Amino acid sequence: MNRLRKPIGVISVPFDLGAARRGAAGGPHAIMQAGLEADLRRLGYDVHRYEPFPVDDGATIDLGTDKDAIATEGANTAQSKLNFVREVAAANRLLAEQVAATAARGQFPLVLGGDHSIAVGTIAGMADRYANLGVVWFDAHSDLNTAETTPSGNIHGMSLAASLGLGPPELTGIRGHAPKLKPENVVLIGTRSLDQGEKELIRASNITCYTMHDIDRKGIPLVMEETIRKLSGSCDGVHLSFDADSVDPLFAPGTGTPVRGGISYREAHLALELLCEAGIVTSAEFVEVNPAIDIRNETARLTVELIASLLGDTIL
Ligand code: B3U
Ligand code: MN
Ligand code: MN
Repeated sequence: MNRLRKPIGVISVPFDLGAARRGAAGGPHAIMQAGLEADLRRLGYDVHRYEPFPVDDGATIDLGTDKDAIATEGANTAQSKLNFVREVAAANRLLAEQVAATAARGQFPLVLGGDHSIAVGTIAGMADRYANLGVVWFDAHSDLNTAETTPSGNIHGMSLAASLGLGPPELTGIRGHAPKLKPENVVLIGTRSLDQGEKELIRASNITCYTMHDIDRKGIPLVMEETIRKLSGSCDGVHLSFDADSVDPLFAPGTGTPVRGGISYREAHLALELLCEAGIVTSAEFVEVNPAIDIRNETARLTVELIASLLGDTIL
């Protein structure tokens, strides 16, 4: 396998105000407890662990454990449709800075979420370095909603759109330049729950989208081969954004919005092993691990194993 010749900079983002429910803020801690650092060292990496920077954890906001009620109420007015946008933007500004600094030190930024709204910051930080950044986005959803199309108001369902320059300026304008991504450099894999507005956007743009149907028909090896060929031809860097809910809930039960019929344990590993072999990934984030609803830290353990596959672990 193709081990990176770089130290790994692990950036924890204990933030979940972008999600439909609380708990993903515990993701980084659960992933560390599942043995991430020891695993990376076993693979021969130098590991730099960054202290989580201060994010608003909503402790002073009475949300309960489930924000659905708030989200539904909020959906009535255009402004309140963007739940906690100020807090999400603040966390992402800090994250973008941290990611850019980590990459500038010659380290591979490995970001641990947190909910998927943090992709805005990670991508903003990497887009500083790469004018033609590619993104491989594993997800049951496409996170392509905007203020106009969101059914929930939750920003984790809008982060890919914001990175493409579609969304509120607090998010699209982080680090000054928008858009961060070109649609032709984005590949979605594992989708099976798309809202109407997201389907229309995908059809009208050059985004590549491998739904579960496509994966069933083509198989993961061909899907990854096509993805790698496409991005290595046109991109100067590639970010992997891995939502735990891309994996079937049978193997990843600890995630806030599970959707059955996802990629299997073996498919997830194979996909990341093939990305590793191709040697094209320049940063990665693993998000939406929610220990509050996990079973015996299974989803955090899976995440550690998948990170190892991405970074060069082999069975034999
Ligand atoms: N598309 C829906 C649901 C959703 C998106 N991302 C997650 N859930 N995790 C929305 O709220 O935008
Ligand atoms: Mn997502
Ligand atoms: Mn998702």
